[in-house]
Amino acid sequence: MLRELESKTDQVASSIHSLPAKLQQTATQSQEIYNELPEVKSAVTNLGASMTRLSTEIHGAVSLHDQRLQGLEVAVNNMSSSLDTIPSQLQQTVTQEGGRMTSLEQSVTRLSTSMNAMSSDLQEKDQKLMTALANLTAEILSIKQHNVTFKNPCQSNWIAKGSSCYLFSSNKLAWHAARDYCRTQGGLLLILNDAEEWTFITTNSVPEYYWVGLTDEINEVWRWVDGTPLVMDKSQWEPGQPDNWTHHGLGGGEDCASLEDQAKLNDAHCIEPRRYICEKAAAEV
Ligand code: MBG
Ligand code: CA
Repeated sequence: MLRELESKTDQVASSIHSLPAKLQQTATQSQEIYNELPEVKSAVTNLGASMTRLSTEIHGAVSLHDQRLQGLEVAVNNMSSSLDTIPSQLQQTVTQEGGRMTSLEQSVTRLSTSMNAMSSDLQEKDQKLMTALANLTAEILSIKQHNVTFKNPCQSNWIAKGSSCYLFSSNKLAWHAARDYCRTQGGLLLILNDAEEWTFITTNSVPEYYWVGLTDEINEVWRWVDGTPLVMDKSQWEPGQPDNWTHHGLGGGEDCASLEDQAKLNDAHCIEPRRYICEKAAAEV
């Protein structure tokens, strides 16, 4: 026991003996750890900062994602509600198209009916035309057989109207020469008898100027070339005419009537060369 105690005491003594060295070692290790502490601290700080950044980023990403998700949800909702209305719209369109088709069908029917009517009307007309043509052909044949010839009621260059022929001259003559020329043709310088003749003549004369068979050279009384006195109608004359104007430098006044561009009469100096209108009776045909 004593020896055992002695050995243990030795052990304890050796342990005690090695204690300072161990203490020294521990102190050194502690010092080393202590030395590394700032680095560890800064690493921890950095880690903390990184963690914060990461967390912020994750938050951002998550909220962006949420927003997108919400938007998507709204879009899907909208789409779904517009999809809901499609069947009724389709139904409406189908109904409308059906209505249109019906009215189109009705139009086609009406058109076809009126086309049928037109066609039979045309056939009837065609028939009548053919009959008329056959009659005409027969008549022409009979005329040819009887040696009938047609005559123009007026000479060439003269225009037939009613029972008269009219020449609208293209040359110009003084009033007396024009009057005499018409006589050589078996006619007279134009005498205007009524409204119908007035309209026909002016329709063909305007806008040229033409001598007509009217003069007041005898006793300053307006007479037609057949001696008939003029029944004065001022509405047939240019405003202020007839005025027997003397300032033309040709001597005397104005004694001969002409039909002018406004389809009205004016008295002018008889010596002036103007176009003229002759009239004569149309030939019997
Ligand atoms: C002219 C007539 C002429 C005479 C003149 C008087 C502008 O028309 O042609 O005959 O009447 O007017 O100014
Ligand atoms: Ca005049």
